[in-house]
Amino acid sequence: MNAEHIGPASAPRDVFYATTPIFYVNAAPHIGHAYTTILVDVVTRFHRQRGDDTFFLTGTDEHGEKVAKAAERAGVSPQVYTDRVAAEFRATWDAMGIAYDEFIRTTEPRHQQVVREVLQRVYDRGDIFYGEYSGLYCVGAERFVTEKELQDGKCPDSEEPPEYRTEANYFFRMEKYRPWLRDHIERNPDFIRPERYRNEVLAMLREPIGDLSISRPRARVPWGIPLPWDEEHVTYVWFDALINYWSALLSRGLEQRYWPAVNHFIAKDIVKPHGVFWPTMLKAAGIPVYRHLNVHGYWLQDERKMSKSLGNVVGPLELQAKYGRDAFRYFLLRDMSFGLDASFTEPAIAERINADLANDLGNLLNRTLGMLSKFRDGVVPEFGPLEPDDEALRDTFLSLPEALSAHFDELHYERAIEEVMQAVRSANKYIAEQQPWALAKDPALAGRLDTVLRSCLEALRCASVLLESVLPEKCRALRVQLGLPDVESSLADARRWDGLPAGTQASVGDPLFPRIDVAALLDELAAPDTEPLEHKTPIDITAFGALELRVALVTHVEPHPKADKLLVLTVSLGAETRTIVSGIRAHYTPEQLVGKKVVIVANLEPVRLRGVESQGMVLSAEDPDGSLSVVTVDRDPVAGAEVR
Ligand code: ME8
Repeated sequence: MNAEHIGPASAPRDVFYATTPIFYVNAAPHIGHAYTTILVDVVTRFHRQRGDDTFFLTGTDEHGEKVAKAAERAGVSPQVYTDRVAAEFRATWDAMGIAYDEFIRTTEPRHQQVVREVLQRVYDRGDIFYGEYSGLYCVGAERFVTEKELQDGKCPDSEEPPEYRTEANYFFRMEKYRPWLRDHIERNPDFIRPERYRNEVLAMLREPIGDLSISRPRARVPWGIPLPWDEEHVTYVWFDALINYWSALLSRGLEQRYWPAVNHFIAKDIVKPHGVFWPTMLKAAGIPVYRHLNVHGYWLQDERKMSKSLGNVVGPLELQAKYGRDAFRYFLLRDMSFGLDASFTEPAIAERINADLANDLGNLLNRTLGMLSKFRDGVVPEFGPLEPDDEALRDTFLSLPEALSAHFDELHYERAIEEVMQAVRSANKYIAEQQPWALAKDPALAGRLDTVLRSCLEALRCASVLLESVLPEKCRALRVQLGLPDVESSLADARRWDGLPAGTQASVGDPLFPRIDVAALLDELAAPDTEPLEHKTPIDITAFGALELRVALVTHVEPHPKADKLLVLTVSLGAETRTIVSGIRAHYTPEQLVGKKVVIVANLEPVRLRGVESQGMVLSAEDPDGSLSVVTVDRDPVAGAEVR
C-alpha cells in the first residue's frame, strides 16, 4: 500500500513491475476488476518472495465521454463524481488487502503534465496532424470501431451499438509504425501472451490500421486534458490513460529502476489499445516499449461477461465477507486458466473452498497438530533417520519452488496452485499410510513417530510458504500455529526441510478454513425475495425533501465496546468516510454487513451513543417478529449516490 516493500535499487535482483488496467470510474468496482487486481497482487507477492525488486501499480481512468456522462446522470460535476468513485475503488482495494505500491488517477496534475509532455514530443517529431474523420464511434469502449469488427451491429468490446460521427481531430500517425510493430511482435514471441492474443494482434496488423484520432473538440467533450499546442482540443481518453503506466513512475523518479521491465495485466476487452495503440505511442515518443502484455479471459455469469452495463454484477466485498478474503482469492486464481474464460457461481466457490482448503489443507493441518498435541504435547520433534517414504514426501515438496516459479513465469497460476495441492494430498496420503496413531501405541517406535510428525510439519510449513502469495493471511496464521513468527516468508524458506526448529511449541488454533454448508447456500440462493407490505401515513413532500438519504458502502464493522446491542460501522460515501452506530447487533454479524451498500440518513445531527459518535443512521425494515433487515439498493449505484 506504500513504498515499504521497495528495497534498495543497488541490490542485484530481478525487476518486476506489474500493472492492472486503470479502471473507468463510471461504475463501482465489480468482480472483474477485483480479479485482475487480486491477480496482480498475487503475482507481485510471489515475485517479492522470490527476492525480486517489485512495484505494483493500479489506479483509475477518469477522463472521457463515458465518465462525463456518468457524472451527468449522477447530477454532479465530473470532478465531484470522479473523486467519489476513485475513493470507492481505493477503499475497496484497501479493504481487500491489496498491497499496491501506487494508485494513480488520471486527473492528478502529475499525470496530466506527463501526458502533455509525451504529446508535445510526438507532435514535435511530426507524428501528429490535423484532419477530419468520419466513422463509427463506441462510447462504451471509447474508440472508433470498423464495420468489420462489429458483431450483430454492436461493438465487440462493449456490446453496445456505435454511433456515426464526423469530426475534425488531431491524428497520430499510427499506420506508419505498423511494420515496426509487426516485426517487434514476430521477434518477441512473449511480448503478447498467451499466444491466441498475440495472433489476434498480428491479424490486426496484417491490414492497414489507420491513423489514430487522439483529440476531441473541447466544445463537445470538455472533460479531458487540453492539448499543449491547441487548448481547444482535449486528449482522447486512451492516449491519456495508457500513459499512466509511465507517468506513475516518472512522477516518482522510478522510471530508470522499473521501466521497461513491465508486465501489463488486462482482460481481452482491451487488447487493441494495449497491443496496438500503446506500443506505437511509446515508439513514437522515443520511450522503450514494455516487456509483456498478459491477457486474461472473462469471468462469465450465465454465459455472459460480467459487466456493469449488463447488470449482472456481484460485489467483491460482499463475496469476500461471505467466503473470507483469502478463500475468495484462492477461488479466483484456481478456477480461471489464464487466457480463457471462466464461469462464476457461488456454489462453485463453496465447493472449491470445501474441497481444497477445508478438506485437503485444513485436514492436514488439523490432523498434524492434533497428533502433535496428543502425542508430543505440541512440541516439534527431531527427525530420526529418513525412510524412502519420508524422502519421497520431502522431495515432492522441495521440487515445488522451481516448479512454481516456472508456472508463474508461464502465467499458469492455476497449475501452480494445483501442484501444491497435489503435494498436500500426498502428505495426507502419507499420514494414512504411516498411521502415526498406531506408531504411538508402541514405545519402541517413538523415533519413527517423531520422524513422521516432523515430516508432516515440514510439509505444512512448505505449503504455507508456497501458497502465501494467494493466501497471505491464512498462511501466516498457519505458521503461527506451527510456532513460527508472523512474518512474510521468502521462497527460499520452501527450499529447506528443516525450517521448523525442534523444540518449537506449536498450538492448535481456530480452524483456518471452515467448511461451507453448500446445502444451506443453495437454499439461500434459491430463496425468493419477499418484501413485507407496509402501510404508509401520508406526509408533506417538504418533510421528505428535508431528509438527505445516501447510499453508503460498509467497509468495516466492529462490536460497540460498551453496548451489546450496538455495532459500529465504518461506511464510505465515496469521497467521505463516516462512523455510524447502529442497533442491529442482534440481527447481523459484522461479516454479513461488510461490502453491503446500505441506505443512510446523512444529515442527522451527530450523536454520541455510549461514547462513540454516530454520524448518521442506517435504514432498516422491521418484520412483525421484530427482526431487522437493512435497506440495500438494487443494481449497484456508487457509494455516496443520493437516494431520492
Ligand atoms: O477498460 N472478467 O476500464 P474498465 C474479467 N479504463 N476481467 C474483467 C471483467 C470480466 N468480466 N470485466 C472487467 C478500461 N474486467 C480502461 C482501461 S488502461 C490504460 C485503461 C477487468 O473499467 C479487466 O481487467 O472497463 C478488464 O480489462 C478491465 O476490468 C476493464 O476495466
